[in-house]
Amino acid sequence: MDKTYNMIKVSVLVLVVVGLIIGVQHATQAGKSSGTPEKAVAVLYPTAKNQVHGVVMFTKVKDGVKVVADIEGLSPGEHGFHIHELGDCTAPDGKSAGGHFNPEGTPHGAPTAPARHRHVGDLGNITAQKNGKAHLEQFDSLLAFVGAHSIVGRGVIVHAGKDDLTSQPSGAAGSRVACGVVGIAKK
Ligand SMILES: [Cu+2]
Ligand SMILES: [Zn+2]
Repeated sequence: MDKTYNMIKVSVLVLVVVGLIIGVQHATQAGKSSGTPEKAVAVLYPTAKNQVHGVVMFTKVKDGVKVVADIEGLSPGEHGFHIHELGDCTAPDGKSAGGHFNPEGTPHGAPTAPARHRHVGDLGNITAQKNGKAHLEQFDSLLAFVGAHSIVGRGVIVHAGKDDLTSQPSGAAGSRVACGVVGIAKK
């Protein structure tokens, strides 16, 4: 009888230990998944009376973020392409997304300009072919997924016209034809 009781005691102990190990593993995995995002995505929808739509992927790479965009429904040529301050596409004209994402209080500029001569959100232009489709692959050293430069939860805007990369405060790129919000994506 004593032996059986001891067996049960050992079995319970083993179960408790196994349970603890699994619990700790779970907690560790949960911690990992809530850590620094490595990928983010914005699905762009047309603003009122527009057909422009597409997907922008942001991937963490060494010393920055790689941006890959596929947009369609555009007029041929260059279109201003920016991260805007707010991830709010509720206004029919996209104005609810606010101005360019500018956490450093710098002037508007080209994505290739030094950090002090561009907004963090200045991604320049995206160029559409005759068929209205645009593909862009661009590395950016200022974008981030955490901290002051984090683009997560902010807006992505495509404009009707070209960003001249110099006019203040936003490159004179005209109206907003598509709007999306940057969200955390699966790795
Ligand atoms: Cu813009
Ligand atoms: Zn700007």
